[in-house]
Amino acid sequence: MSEQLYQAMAQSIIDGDADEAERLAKEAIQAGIDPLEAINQGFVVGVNQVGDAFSCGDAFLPELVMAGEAMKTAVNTLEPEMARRGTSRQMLGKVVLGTIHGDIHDIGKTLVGTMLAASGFQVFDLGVDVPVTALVEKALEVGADIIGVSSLLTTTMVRQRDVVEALDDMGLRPRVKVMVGGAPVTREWVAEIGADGYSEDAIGAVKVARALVEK
Ligand code: B1M
Repeated sequence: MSEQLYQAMAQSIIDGDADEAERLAKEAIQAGIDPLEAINQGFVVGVNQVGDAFSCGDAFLPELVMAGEAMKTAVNTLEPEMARRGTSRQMLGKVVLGTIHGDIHDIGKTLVGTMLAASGFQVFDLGVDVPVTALVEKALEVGADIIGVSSLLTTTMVRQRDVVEALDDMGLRPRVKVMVGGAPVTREWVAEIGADGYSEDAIGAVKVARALVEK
């Protein structure tokens, strides 16, 4: 039953059909399916397929845009349920989060923010295309424990290093930690720029953030 639903979810993203994606997301909630599982086993499968087709020239920008919109609709529909399922009542720490300057991909970043908030972190999500200075200033203003930087493009990923360097220059590390993420980010890259942590997905991001505030 859920296998069929997951396939239909992937297909709704491939078709760029936001209404269908929303309908299927609601169906999953009613069926009591874990929203994160619906995202990872259903919708993400579709968006990855469109991304792959785009990179080898079998799909074009309009398809990428429509897939992105449908994906966003699905995640937005599932978000309240994710937050509702969050169990933590204690405040674990403060995270300033954003997609770095030059990059407007926000679906994964928003998912990470939702999971962090549902797990007990206070999240200050600055959105997309966020300059390094804005992340650092917000962290200072709110007394953040972690700055979370998302990048989906290899061209913008390099700015994650700028965040680490800005904090080092201001003598703010290790008090403020830097967690990075996004599809092109690798363990090697994290070691190269000296960031404090990274994760490949939203669940992992919560584990990493917990470990960082306990340090
Ligand atoms: Co774009 N795009 N895109 N795109 N897009 C990619 C990233 C790409 C890999 C597609 C491809 O060619 N295969 C490619 C990048 C190539 C590269 O740099 N090597 C690409 C490109 C080229 C572009 C444009 C340049 C296209 C153009 O205009 N010619 C352009 C750039 C615009 C810009 O940012 N300046 C562009 C635009 C777009 C849309 C606007 C159309 C749309 C985004 C809509 C939106 O976000 N509102 C879009 C989409 C949808 C994608 C793909 C298909 C899907 C991204 C996504 O939402 N994934 C993507 C291909 C792909 O990744 N398969 C692609 C689902 C999401 C749940 O996963 O974002 O990876 P993800 O997040 C995960 C993890 O990465 C991790 O946890 C999340 C949850 O599991 N994570 C973190 C993310 N952030 C984290 C932070 C953390 C920790 C973990 O700590 C802080």
